[in-house]
Amino acid sequence: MRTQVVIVGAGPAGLLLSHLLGLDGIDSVLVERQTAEYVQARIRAGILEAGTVELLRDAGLGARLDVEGMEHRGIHLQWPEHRHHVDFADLIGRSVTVYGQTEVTKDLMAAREKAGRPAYYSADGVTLHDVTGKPSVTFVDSDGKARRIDADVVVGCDGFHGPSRASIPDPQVWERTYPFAWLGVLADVAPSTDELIYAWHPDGFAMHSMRSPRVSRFYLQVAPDEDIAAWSDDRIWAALSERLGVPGWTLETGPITEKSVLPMRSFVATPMRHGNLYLAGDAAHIVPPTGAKGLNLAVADVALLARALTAAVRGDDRLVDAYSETALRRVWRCTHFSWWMTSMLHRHGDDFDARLQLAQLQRTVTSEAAAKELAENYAGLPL
Ligand code: RFL
Ligand code: PHB
Repeated sequence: MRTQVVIVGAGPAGLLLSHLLGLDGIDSVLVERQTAEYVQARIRAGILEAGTVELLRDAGLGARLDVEGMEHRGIHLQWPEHRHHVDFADLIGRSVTVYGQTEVTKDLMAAREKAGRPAYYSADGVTLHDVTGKPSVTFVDSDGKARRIDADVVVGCDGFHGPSRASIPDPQVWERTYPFAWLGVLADVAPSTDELIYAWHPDGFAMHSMRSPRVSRFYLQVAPDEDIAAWSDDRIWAALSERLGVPGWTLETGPITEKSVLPMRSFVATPMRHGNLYLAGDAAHIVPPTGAKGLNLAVADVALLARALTAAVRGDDRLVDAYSETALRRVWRCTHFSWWMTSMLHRHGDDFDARLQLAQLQRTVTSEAAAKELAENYAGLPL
């Protein structure tokens, strides 16, 4: 089989890239290790930047998003006895939208099926060949048949653990692991807040997010090696009530439908291109989830790459030649912002660190300049 672009990995980055290339008349084939059902069910990110929403709309993917997405003007920043609303709409004229990664993925999969773009799910042993010459990808399909796809270009959208990054010789890698993790909780209960709450607390960070008017999402800072069995539903609700509590506010509780421990790391690998191989999304970089950047950064990469590959097919290589450098400017900005939010909100170090964090939180909600800095980064720089 032959195509113009083989995309390894059908997460949001791979699915969206295939969609955007299709709009420009460029053929692609997706090769994914998991089943479509598995990919769709993974509970991950929940916040879309203004630019991500615009891009999805412009790409014809806005129908359900416009009905079910919940537009938020900003976030609540909190520490004991204090809750402050940071209003992005007032500060910078932009907002964010709550629409889960599961929903974005569903919409992308539906669009792919409608357009009849080919995808191989449950692909085993995906291997990249000759990425600096005439690239190809081999694998065993869901029927056990060995396949080979030749292409002009291979794009690795296969996440942090995928094989593509290993095809770039001697990458430069930057990594930071954090001395804590998140316990993520999904519950069938209406959110007890209008907009997301990010809370600093002596017991550790807590966050109140949501997925719909009837489903809430919560996070608690825990140890990186936390045993999830130690967290009964009762203990979870007690910790959330304590850490998210402010006078005069109550947390509504309900049935917990999912809980898991999520590791936290910052990671950047460069370059994001080697010959005819390009990396996009989590395959090239990971941010801790505190700034809600992971999914949005993956979208920014593929928006840039789709434009660059389209120009290259038409004979103009300037954008593909600049892809890695251009993408990495945004990657490092978001890496800094995610690190900053993470460092400000999680308990670590000693009491001196705690005082610095509280001083920074106070500054962020009282200085318009400081609040704008948060707002611009959180609502997202223009694509
Ligand atoms: P994905 O979504 O990881 O998709 C990569 C795809 O590649 C497939 N793959 C392979 N395919 C073929 N052959 C192989 N050998 C393969 N190996 C892997 C995988 O099955 C998968 O389908 O990366 P992508 O598309 O770059 O999208 C990035 C986002 O998914 C990611 O940045 C965010 O979800 C990060 N993230 C979160 N971000 C937030 O902004 N807020 C969150 O609350 C949040 N929670 C999370 C997260 C990431 C998590 N992971 C990766 C551990 C929670 C989790 C658990
Ligand atoms: C989520 O809803 O899962 C979510 C929202 C904001 C974050 C991280 C996760 O910063």
